[in-house]
This record gives sequence, structure tokens and C-alpha cells, in this order.
Amino acid sequence: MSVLNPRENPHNCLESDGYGSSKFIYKDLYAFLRASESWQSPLSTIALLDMNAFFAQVEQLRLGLSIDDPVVCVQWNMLIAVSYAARKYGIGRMDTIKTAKEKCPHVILAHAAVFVKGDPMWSYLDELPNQGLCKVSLDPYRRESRKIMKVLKQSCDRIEKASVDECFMDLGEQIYNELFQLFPTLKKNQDPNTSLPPVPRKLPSSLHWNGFVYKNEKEELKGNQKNEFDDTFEPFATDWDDVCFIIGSNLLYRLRQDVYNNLGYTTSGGIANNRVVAKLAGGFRKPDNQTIVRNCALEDFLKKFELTDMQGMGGKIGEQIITKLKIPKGENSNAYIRDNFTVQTLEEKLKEDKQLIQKLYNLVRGVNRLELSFRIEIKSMMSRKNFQVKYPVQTLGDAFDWIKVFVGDIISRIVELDDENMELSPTTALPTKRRNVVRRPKTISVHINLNRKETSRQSSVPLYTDYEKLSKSLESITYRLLKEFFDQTTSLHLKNGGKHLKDLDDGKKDIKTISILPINALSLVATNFTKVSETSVFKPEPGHSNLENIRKLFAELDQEKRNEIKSTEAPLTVTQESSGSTLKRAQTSLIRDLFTKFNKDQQQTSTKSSFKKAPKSKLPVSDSIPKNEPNKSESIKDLFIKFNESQKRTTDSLNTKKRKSPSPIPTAAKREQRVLVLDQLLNARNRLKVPVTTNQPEGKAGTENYCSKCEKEIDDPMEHSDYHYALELSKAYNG
Ligand code: DCP
Ligand code: CA
Ligand code: CA
Repeated sequence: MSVLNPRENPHNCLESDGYGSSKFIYKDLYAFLRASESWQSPLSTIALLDMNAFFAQVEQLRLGLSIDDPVVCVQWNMLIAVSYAARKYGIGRMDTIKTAKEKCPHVILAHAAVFVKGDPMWSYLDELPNQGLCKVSLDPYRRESRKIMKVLKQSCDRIEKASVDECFMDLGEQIYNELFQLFPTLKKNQDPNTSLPPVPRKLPSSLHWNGFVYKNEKEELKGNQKNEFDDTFEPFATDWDDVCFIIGSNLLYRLRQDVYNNLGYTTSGGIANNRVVAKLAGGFRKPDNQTIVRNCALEDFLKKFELTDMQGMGGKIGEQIITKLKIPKGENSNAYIRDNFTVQTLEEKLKEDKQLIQKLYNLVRGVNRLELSFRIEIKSMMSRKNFQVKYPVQTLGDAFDWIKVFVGDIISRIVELDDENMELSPTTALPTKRRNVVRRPKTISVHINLNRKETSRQSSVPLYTDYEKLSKSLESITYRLLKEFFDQTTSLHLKNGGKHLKDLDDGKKDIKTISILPINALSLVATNFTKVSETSVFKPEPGHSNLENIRKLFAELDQEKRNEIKSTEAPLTVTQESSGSTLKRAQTSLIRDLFTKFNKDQQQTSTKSSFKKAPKSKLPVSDSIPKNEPNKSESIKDLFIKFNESQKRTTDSLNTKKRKSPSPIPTAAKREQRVLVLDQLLNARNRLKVPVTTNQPEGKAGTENYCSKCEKEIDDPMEHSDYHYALELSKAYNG
């Protein structure tokens, strides 16, 4: 069922097929209680959730656009994600910017964020970035992906992140709990081998299928064949597996609603007894819908797909099997193999290993129970750039500029890794021993592609938990490796009269200007990840401020854009419902500074927060700011996040010239919300503010420049107060 346009459930009760006995036993239900057994149960209920046109949706929301705007996410001149609104014009991923514009002249092109050569922080550029001087950053999408996972983890802890935009969930445990609540005929503590009672004739009135229930052929023949996509089909529950799927379909729908209500993303979902079919089901009705493949429809559903669509059978391997088995053209490969081969005849024809034969035999029957993996095993991280002839990398400085980008890229992935390992949610799926663990690469290697030949140099790296120390250390080690490499190759000597680096480095000349033969590509690989220590990453380290980077990070708040906001919106006047004051420039700049500090924390320590459940609304949570004063439980972090979101959206939407619909809510209301949040922030700051001049020891009275907390003289009371504020904030933020 659609999250955007839900339909009312009929009020009549769903009926089961009769009073027949169940083919399941209590053991099948008890298996739900253990993650290691749940997926193996004949009742197993696995869901797949996949984001619709993911990167395009991220860009659509970032730019404050509506779901009806034809947004496409672009990388250079390629389309990497196409919104469903743009798909209506026939635009697909194979289009280029040019062909997309031909199909839809008002298509909205949103280029992915990029690292600009020399800058370790990614940013969104206002114009199409220069491929020679930029490298795409996928960090914004990974961040959104993490947010989505956090929302989902609040309700389901058996979750496997399968890619940046999809995950599998084992719904067994929640189904188990609901089953025993809803069906008094089910008794706990029964002998595991006892049969389950029959499914009651009338199901509890709360139970209805949610989504598109795939019909098997018999049902198809009975019903109206023309309506293949019949969303109102509510089949009988013939046994407990159907009941599990009914409950599962409601759980999945609620999860999809959570994602939409909290973050604004639409999704598609699938449910089946195993992950392979759940994945196929997830892609069956897109966007904003979900498909349920009951066990009685499994084989018929697979006829909609070919062998090569099945997990592990894509590409050559599937095609080879089809050829070897001589499957006639026009026949459905899954059905043909199922109907014409036994394990033995498959062995004879294919002569492949036994494991593959058994896998194939099961796959075409939709029997492929595979475990979900809840662990995050990072083996390596790579950041790479192929250089264009027009923008050669021909000095040590050029190479160093790209190293900075690679290190920035890898650090943001390490932040993400920490975030996942430090996930402190009580329902976290990570085994306890893997929680609170910081993992760092022990080895770094730089790969230099020179004259189309790839050479690498590697070194061990110190295991810093602190991001800034790690980043500086990665930069300097990689730079050293590069210098060593060039010093040992003719690349540098040829360009510098046969001289070595030590001859060229006379202390006068910046050695970064030293020429090298142009390199084709450069990459940095972090490997050998190892556990470092406990929660040290989250300790605030005010002494290691990284203001320069933060300023860059907030390039979006640059003067030009501020002016733009001011000219469009200033002054930020609070409307009647709020306090009635006008925000002074100083206040906004103070907030901005605090915000910068906050974001530094956020950037450096990442987040271990969980999302608050938003009021059920069609708007993303960031736009749904309550109109009353913040209560005590509303953390400063939340206020900052709201401010961040509202600020970002306005700034971004102001910079989107091509937008059709400005944002999901009117600008005036949004402005008012932002001002309200700013006020709340100011109040919050006042609550935390440190008394800088009180309780001075004797002799210090009257001095403004004394901090009682630190018991020392300070230079700038305002800044110092902000330093304490940042500490408090960090405490509040880190719990
Ligand atoms: N992606 C990419 N290049 C590809 C495939 C995908 O950059 N060749 C990125 C962009 C997609 C995201 O991964 O938005 C998720 O990929 P999907 O295959 O799930 O496709 P979408 O989410 O874009 O669309 P759909 O709604 O069909 O799932
Ligand atoms: Ca997707
Ligand atoms: Ca996907």
C-alpha cells in the first residue's frame, strides 16, 4: 500500500479458509525468538525495503522540491538516479543531460556533491562541477542512508543493510509477539513438536493485508484477469504462514511510514519467506508500494523473472546455465528448469559442483533461505581519481591536493563506520562485543598510475581515534610515500635535470612546486581495519578545533548566500504566536557560530542519536517543528538539527533557480519555524551559559576575564563562554 495515498481498510474481518489443521508446529514459531534460527523457520518472514530513486530523492528533499518535480541526480553528464516524476517523461538512467533535457526541458538537474581538488571537505556547487578538478562525494547519500537505518532500527533490530539504499529485515520476533497477543488459541510453553492449532475462521478485525498480494495462478483464474495489479485483493489466510505475512505486511508498512514521516522518503517493500524473493518482490511495485509473495504464490511469482534475475545467477553464470540446459527461447527459464530437471539431471547436464546444483534447484523453487548478516565487516576503503589530460597532475603539490581529497573521503567513511559501531540503541542488532568498538586502518597504501602502469607504496599508520589527528597523519604518511616513490622513479628526475628530492629541497623553494611526469590516476586505500579502543572518539577535544575545515564545510553559509537570504527574507521577524521579538544580526551570527561548533562536533564525533518519533504528518520531521516552547526533554541537539535543516533548506531552495514548487510548506511558515527554533536555541544557550565573572577568588573581583569553572584568567569572555557551551553541548549531545 502507498504511504503517500493510503487506502482505508475494509471493516469486515478477514476470514481464513476453514478449520483444517495447521502444517506448522510450535518449534517453527519458537524459532522466531532467535535471530540465528528465525530465517530458517518454515514461517520465516523476511522484508526488503528499498528507497525509491534514492539519490534523486535525497537531492529533491535537500533542494526543498516536491515529489512531483522531475529531479534527476547527475554525476558529470551522466544520470545516476532518476526521480519517478522524471521517469514519466521517459527519462532513464541511460540518458545523458542532453537527452534528458530533450525529453523534458524543465528537468531539474542536481549534481552530486563534490570534493574540489585540494579541499578535504565536500560541498555542493552552484554550477556543474569541472570533472577535471573535482571528485564526486557520496557522503550525503551515505548520511541519509544512516539516518534511514536508525529510524528502522528503532522498531526492528534484525536488519541487514544490503546497500546504500536497501535493507533486509527479519520480522520474526515482532510477528511472534503480535501472534501471541492476537490469538488466544496459541499457547506459550507448548511442546515444540506439537502442531499449531488451526487458524481461526475469522481473524481479529485489526488484521488486513497491507500492500499488493501477488495472486497465484489458481486465484488469477478465479478473479478478474485484466486487473493484474489488484491492490484490493485480500486472500484467505490458509495457514499460519499467511497470518505471519499479514502481520509482516503491516509491520513493513509501518516502517515505511516511519521513514516517510521522519525523513520524507518514499520507499518500496517486499515480503517473502526468504531474502532472494523478498528482494524481487521489493522491486515489483515501485514507487511507494509493497508486494507480498505468499508461499502458495512463490513458484508462480518466479515465472515473472528469469534465472538471471535471481541473486547469484546474474551475468555470465546464469546465461551459461541457460545455454547448457538448452532452454528453448521464449520459455521462462525458472519455470522450465523447475518443471524439467531433477537434481540428478541437472548434475548430468551441468557437471558443476554439487553445491551450485542444489542452489540452482532450490532457487527456481523459491526455496533459498539465506541468513541475514547484521555485522559490519569493513575490509578496506578506497578513494580514487582518474585524471584528465586537460587537468594534469604534474607537480608534487597537485598530487598532494588530491591526497587531501582522498583522506577527506576516507575519513568521512570512517566517521560513518564509527557511527554504526557506536550505535547505542538498546535494540541494536550488533552483537554486544561489536558495539562501542572503534575500528581504524592499520595500513594505508597509495596507488600511482603512471604511464598506464599501476605502482603502489604502503605504510602502517598510527591508530588515532581522533579524526583530525588521523587525517593529518594519513595526509603526511601518504605524501611521504608519494615523495619516496617519485624520488625512486625517473618521473621526477626527468623533469628536474636528473636531480633527487634532497638536491632540490634547498629550503628556499616550496617542494610542492617540483614537477613530475603527469600521472594518470591516483588512489588511496585504507586496509587492515582493527579494533582500537572504547568510546574515545566521542570525547570532546576542544583543544583540537578544526575551524578552517568547518568553515569550508559550511560554505553554504557563505556571504553571498547570506545576502541572498537577507534580501529575500530579512528581517527575521517572529510572528504573533512566538515571542514578538526580531532577531538581531548579532544573535543570528552568534547562533551561526554555535551552530558551526555543534556541527564540528557532529562532523567529528558523528552521531549516536536515535530519532524522535515525529508526529504523524506528511512532512519530514525537520519541518514539523512544534509550536510550543521546548520542553526539558527537547535536547539542544534536536534544536540544532532543526535549525540546520530549516536553514539548509531555505538556503538551498533559494539557490535552486529551476524549482517548480518551492517546498512542501509555505515559506512564511517555514521562516516562522526557523525563527522559533533560533529563539529556542538562544534560550537553551542561556540555560547552559557559564557564569564567567561570578565567584572569582579574592583579587579577581571586578575582572570580566576570569572563569570560575576553569579557575583561570581568560582572554575573551564571550568566546570562552562559548567554549563551555560547546562542552555542555557535547555532553548533552553525547549523553
Ligand atoms: N546508483 C548509481 N549507479 C548505478 C546504480 C545505482 O550511482 N549504476 C546509485 C543511485 C541510486 C542508488 O544507487 O539512486 C540506488 O540504486 P537503485 O538501483 O536502488 O536505484 P534507485 O533507488 O535510483 O531507483 P529505484 O526506485 O528503481 O530503486
Ligand atoms: Ca532504490
Ligand atoms: Ca537498491
